[in-house]
Amino acid sequence: MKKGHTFTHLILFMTIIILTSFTSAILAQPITQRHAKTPSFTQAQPGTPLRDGGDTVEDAVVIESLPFTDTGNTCGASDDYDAVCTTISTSSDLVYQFTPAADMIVDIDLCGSSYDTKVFVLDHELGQVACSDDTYYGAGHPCGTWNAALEFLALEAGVLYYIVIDGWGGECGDYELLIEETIPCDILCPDGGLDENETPMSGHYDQYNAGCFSDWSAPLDYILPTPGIDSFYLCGDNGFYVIPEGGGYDHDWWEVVVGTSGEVIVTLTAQRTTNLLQLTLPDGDCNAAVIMQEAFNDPCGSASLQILDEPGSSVYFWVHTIYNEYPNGAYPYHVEVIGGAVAVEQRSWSQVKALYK
Ligand SMILES: [Ca+2]
Ligand SMILES: [Ca+2]
Ligand SMILES: [Ca+2]
Ligand SMILES: [Ca+2]
Repeated sequence: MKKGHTFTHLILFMTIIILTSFTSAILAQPITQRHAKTPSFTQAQPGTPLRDGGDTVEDAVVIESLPFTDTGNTCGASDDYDAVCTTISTSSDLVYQFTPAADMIVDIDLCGSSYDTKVFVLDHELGQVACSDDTYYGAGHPCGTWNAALEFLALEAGVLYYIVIDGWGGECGDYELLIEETIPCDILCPDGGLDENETPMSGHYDQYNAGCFSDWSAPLDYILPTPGIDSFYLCGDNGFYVIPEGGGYDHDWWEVVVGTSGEVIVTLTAQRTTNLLQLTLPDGDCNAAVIMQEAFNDPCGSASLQILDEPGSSVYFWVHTIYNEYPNGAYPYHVEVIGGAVAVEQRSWSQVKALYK
């Protein structure tokens, strides 16, 4: 039991995100704070160089080739641009530009920066291509709390891109920028793995295996481990999508009925940084849901949760992308479940619990 923030707050926050327009790169009105984060403004020292990137797209620092690294400080710059990953900000910003000679996939990484960074990419008309705020999620992350990174961003040959180093909540400070070409890993569904069979999200809200975000009206069968093996895989896609009203998440939930050992281990492996959460849902009441623990994988890596509970009891798992990488489209993941039976949607629990009596 590592965490206990209420699900109601998350629902409220997710609703705000879904209703927020992501189509404009420059917005005027504050919306909400996503986390209970306290801005800590970093002041540049008088007489020291204030910045390394250009102040605007007019004098953006040209990146000739990759890999590219640079350090700088945004505090002496002006606030010329903003992009809504989740919230708007008045943080000052600095600009780089890059025109790839060939199609390529890049990581744009602010790991190690000293303040709450945000990074986004604009096209030559200042349209938003991608945005990240908090890829390095939460306090104490080795890359720095709430730092930003864009993973596996596809760039087209001959297209001019502006890369804007910005911040959350008005913050500014020292940044460390790394841009490098990368090759996405492929997360293949293991033999015998069960695919979630979700229609790729495009222009609609997720109502499929979306747990408390859906209407629970489409019960699916439970998946039982093979006798004597007690382990199996669920496979799916996740991502953050453009919908007419703004941006929306793919939410993938599974109910797990704890097996006879009383221990369930759930391991998420995903192409991109993804959040795996365990919830309790007393009497199936979404308003009473509580997040018990959560984990994040590194890109192409894994993250596990261990649950110790009464055989026959139900726990819930929720997989969703790191929500403020926008848009990252669909990417593959799988979840290995050891020690339980699983359903994708709610149904009669008594049928399953009877299996463990
Ligand atoms: Ca800004
Ligand atoms: Ca951030
Ligand atoms: Ca999905
Ligand atoms: Ca879903």
